[in-house]
Amino acid sequence: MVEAKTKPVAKAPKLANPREASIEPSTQEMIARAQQLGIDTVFDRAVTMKPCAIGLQGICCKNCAMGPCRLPLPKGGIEGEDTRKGLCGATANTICARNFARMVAAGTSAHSDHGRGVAETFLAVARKETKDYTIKDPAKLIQIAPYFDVATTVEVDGETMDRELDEIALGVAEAAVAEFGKNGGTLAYLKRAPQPLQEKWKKEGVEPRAIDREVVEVMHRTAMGVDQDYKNLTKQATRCSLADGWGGAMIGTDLQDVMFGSPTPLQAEANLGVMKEDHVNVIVHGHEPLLSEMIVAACQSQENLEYAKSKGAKGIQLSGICCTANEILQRHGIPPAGTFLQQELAIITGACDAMVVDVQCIFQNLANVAKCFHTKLITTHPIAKMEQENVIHIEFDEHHAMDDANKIVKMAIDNFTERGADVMIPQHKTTQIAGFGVESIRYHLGGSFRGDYYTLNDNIINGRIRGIAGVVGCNNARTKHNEEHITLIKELIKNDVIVLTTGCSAIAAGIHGLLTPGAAAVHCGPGLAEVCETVGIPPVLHLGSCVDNSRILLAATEVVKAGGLGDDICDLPAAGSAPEWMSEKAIAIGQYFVSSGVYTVFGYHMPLDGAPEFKDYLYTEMEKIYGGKWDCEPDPIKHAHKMIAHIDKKRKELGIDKARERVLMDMADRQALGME
Ligand code: SF4
Ligand code: MSK
Repeated sequence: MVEAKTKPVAKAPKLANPREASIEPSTQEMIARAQQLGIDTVFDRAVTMKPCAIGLQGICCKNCAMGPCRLPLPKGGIEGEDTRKGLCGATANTICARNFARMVAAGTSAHSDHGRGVAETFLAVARKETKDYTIKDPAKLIQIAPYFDVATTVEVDGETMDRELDEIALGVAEAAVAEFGKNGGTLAYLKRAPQPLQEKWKKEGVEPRAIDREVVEVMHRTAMGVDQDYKNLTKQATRCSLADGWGGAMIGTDLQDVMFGSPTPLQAEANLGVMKEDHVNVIVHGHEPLLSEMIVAACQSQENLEYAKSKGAKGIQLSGICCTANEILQRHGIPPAGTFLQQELAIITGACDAMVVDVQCIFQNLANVAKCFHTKLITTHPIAKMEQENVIHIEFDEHHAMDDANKIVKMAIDNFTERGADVMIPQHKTTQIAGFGVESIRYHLGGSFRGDYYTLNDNIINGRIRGIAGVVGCNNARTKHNEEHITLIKELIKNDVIVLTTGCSAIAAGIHGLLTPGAAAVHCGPGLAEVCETVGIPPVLHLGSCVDNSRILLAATEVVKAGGLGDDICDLPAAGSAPEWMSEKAIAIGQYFVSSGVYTVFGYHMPLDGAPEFKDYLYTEMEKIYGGKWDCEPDPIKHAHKMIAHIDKKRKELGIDKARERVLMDMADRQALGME
């Protein structure tokens, strides 16, 4: 054997092309910057690691040690009988439905554990075990109490009196915590849905009992050798998803509003350019606002500001990534520094003195990136730690929340003087109006005399607003960062569809300038532009974080209640979308949207192609049961037009399609007259 005389030359890893990876300039700049510094990011890793083709089809089963069993669809499809089966005989439909149901269960558990944490903190508030949290929105508490069968008034000597707020709080807190594990009955919030929808759920036997129970039952039924009927599995996936949207997520949203205040529209900036070179930069990332609410206060405290100045900083700049960002944006106007795919880039600026993470959507690679800079990466949640040695764990406890927050902020301030020379903050930021809730939409688009949401309904009926779209969800490194979100949203508003947005989609919309009233004149069709200009709102309304998708359910219910657009959510000219989804949470959200009557289109792909029969069940049969159905379309323009076609179908069914034609005719007439 001839010995090699030279060592093999290591091939340089393939890198992402920044312009192909994102449509957003600061992201492009920072990807290039990372490559210059030799630091890999998710964008590069997406180039070198391709997804598994069998997993993509949704038909890999590893639910027992006889597998993994993989049942790829043969090229050219199935001719004749589908004989594919795993070792136990599980069919492609069973495997695909089990995988789908487990995604729903994972997503539900994430939102619901978040909701549980909030409910337990609220219980501590009600029991006066913490002084750091209070009740900031008593009206919301009184509004939700009846759903938990908690009385808000008492009879004293034959007179009806208001009940003490503390008593109401304790009743609501105990009932909310019980929703996760109660024995008997169904979830309290189901009665908030339109009556016909409640009846459908009852008839189908999918009313969730207790939140944890539905997750456990999915895990049991999808285990080896249990439920082997994809329709029956889908039923449980539905029940579990409803325990998310009308359960855990809704409890999280409501009790956060009670403790931290319901959002009202406010102005803020967005994008990596919100970081300041001469300030201490603290970034919060994840989902739960319990600690970040305290960090907001700690960053604004005079003592910490003085301390920062003593270290040579001009102040403390707090910003956020992902849904923790949305939480503190909607209540305090704290700017988001970026979406999910920008998390590594925020550290690569070299100016992030501390990144504080809680739960969900946090890259483990943040620890490797932080190692290249002075950044303190701080985990705070007992269920979400990192193995790397440079990560600091400061466990957050609601009983001494403010102390924890001060400790973290002081650590960031001390770290300011440790910055290296490698600071590069991209100079891109935008202005946005964020923080619309069900109540503020009522204020802006409601009517004083003719009932809630009347103005919105009136404008849908007269055709100025063609319909409503909920555009939500993540970024996905398999698609071009923000392109699908922004192209889709622009196409919708161009066609007079008003957009309600949450999660990273909402942050993307803010970064790309769509969350301002001024965006109406630039991007909207004439009808929607006229409404936005008249009432002074953006055509894209920021409704908060991922758990706040429950706000979209309630806003849709308010539209039904206001009248004139049918009796149920499925009657509305409305559609849902997650164009760049990546998280299991998105599947849970999609399933509760569909099961609440919403036509829901996902971008990128759905892991269903390997089981065409099960896929068809989700894409067509579910509509016959709940009025909503799944769809998938990666092309954002076609995606928008599928939603618009559905909206138009609903307008026709409601008999309001002619009104829209008249509006368009009026516009054309005006243009012909040179008035536009
Ligand atoms: Fe294979 Fe059945 Fe085991 Fe799944 S449960 S890995 S299909 S034998
Ligand atoms: S943070 S779940 S990437 S929206 Fe809610 Fe963004 Fe999706 Fe995480």
